[in-house]
Amino acid sequence: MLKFNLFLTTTAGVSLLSTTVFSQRTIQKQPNILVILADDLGYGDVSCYGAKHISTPNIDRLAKEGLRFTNGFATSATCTPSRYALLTGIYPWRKKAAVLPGDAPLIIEPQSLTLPRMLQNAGYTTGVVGKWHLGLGNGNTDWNQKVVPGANETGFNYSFIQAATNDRVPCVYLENGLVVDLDPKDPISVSYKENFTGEPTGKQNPELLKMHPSHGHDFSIVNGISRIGYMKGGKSAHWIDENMADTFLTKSIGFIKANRTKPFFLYYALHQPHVPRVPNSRFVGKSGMGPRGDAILEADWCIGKMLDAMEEMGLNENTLIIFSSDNGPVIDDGYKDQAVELLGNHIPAGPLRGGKYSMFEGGTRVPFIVRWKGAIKPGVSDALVCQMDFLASFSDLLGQKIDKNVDSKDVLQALLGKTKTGRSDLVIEGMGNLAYKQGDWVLIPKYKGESYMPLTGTETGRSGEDQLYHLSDDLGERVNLAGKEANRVVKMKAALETISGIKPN
Ligand code: NG6
Ligand code: CA
Repeated sequence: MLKFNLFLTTTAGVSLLSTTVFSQRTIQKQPNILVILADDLGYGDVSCYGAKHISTPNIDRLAKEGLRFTNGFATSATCTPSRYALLTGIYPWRKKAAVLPGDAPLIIEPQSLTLPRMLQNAGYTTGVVGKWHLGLGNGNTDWNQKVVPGANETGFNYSFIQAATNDRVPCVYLENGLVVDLDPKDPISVSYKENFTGEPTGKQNPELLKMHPSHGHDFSIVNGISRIGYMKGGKSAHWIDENMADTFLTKSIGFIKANRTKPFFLYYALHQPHVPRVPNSRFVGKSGMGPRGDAILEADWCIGKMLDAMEEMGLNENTLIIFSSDNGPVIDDGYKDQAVELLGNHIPAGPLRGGKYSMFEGGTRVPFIVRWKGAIKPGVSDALVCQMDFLASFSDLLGQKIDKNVDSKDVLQALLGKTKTGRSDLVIEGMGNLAYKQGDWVLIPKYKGESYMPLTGTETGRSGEDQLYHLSDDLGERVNLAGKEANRVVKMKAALETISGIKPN
């Protein structure tokens, strides 16, 4: 049952009523949970984390009214693994989760006790709106039929999603497994191997493009933008990038409206500022930083609209809202959108080294804000917390049992601001390589491979030398202490091996 006296007093006050009413009231006092997850938004991309050249008033409002974590993490520096951990409570590299193509099968075990399923067990109605990128179906998906298993089979009562990302086909929305607005006379075909005869591509027909690729992304063209992968048909179902934010926002608010009288969980997975960055015309030119900055302003606006809608519905007090990002920032991630040219003095990763794809902190340390009005005292916390911990933490809050073998740790008291002690350690992952954080220290064992991503220019963190950084003196990871602290390196490697089962080099 709930762990808060504030709720128990409410129920005690109705002790004369029947048990049914008692338990119903108890359930109604379970907080709604709203997780808002941005895509590729960096630690330094929002003003409440220090951005000076862009203003995000709505995210700042969440931070002002909630607890802002300075040491909040995704497990991984790319999307699929990071989201896998958030939803399953399991380190993604245990399942070799990596960035998926748009036709990949579902990588979450449909029967497993995911975060949404645990919440369903606790009486919640659960929904996901936005980016999915965890695979759908069993392979060889026919997009003209109901696609199962999908989000609904992992514990969501409702889903309105992109199959993968906004840069991958199929460029359509799926609602509860069915492609939205599909005309059966114009069926969809998808391939990640070869083009369909006669279909234009970004590579062969650049004259058809309104946004050009800088690397990759030169396959099928949808809405004047070439993507990754080939797709044919389904024209009436194609999304319009410019309307995507409004579509996801409307669906999210719709889900909340429909379920507001009982506890709900919504995973609102924003698509911004992932490439292709195509904000609505209302935001074009507003940041002075080109589409990347404009997309961040659009995401911030969506959050403001969501908060307004919650307030109007009287849901502010009893909703726990988390805002975070799935991985760190990247500037040129494959389209010529002037992100590099117009960046100016803005630093997307803030004080951190690296970004998306990186084992350095910029890859996984992300904005991380928890607001629960009346229950969480506003402030700042430096407790080490990870999105993977939502499963164990909320199961504690709601008195639900979960598998003891998950990697998710119960950091509920830290999330609620009752303690500054979070996790003692965390394994982080960049492009399949593991680094290990323990207290103030981070170890990046030596790895073969590029130290920079050849296409995006981001530092991967790979080096022929072990790297050890002491973050409280050196947040930017500039002074390698591996030589001076050889014993610590040995001990941390041993601990990493114990957790991961993988022997570091
Ligand atoms: C990369 C894509 C990049 C982005 C990323 C996944 C190319 C050249 N680059 O392979 O644009 O889609 O995958 O991003 O195709 S994530 O945020 O979903 O992990
Ligand atoms: Ca991402």
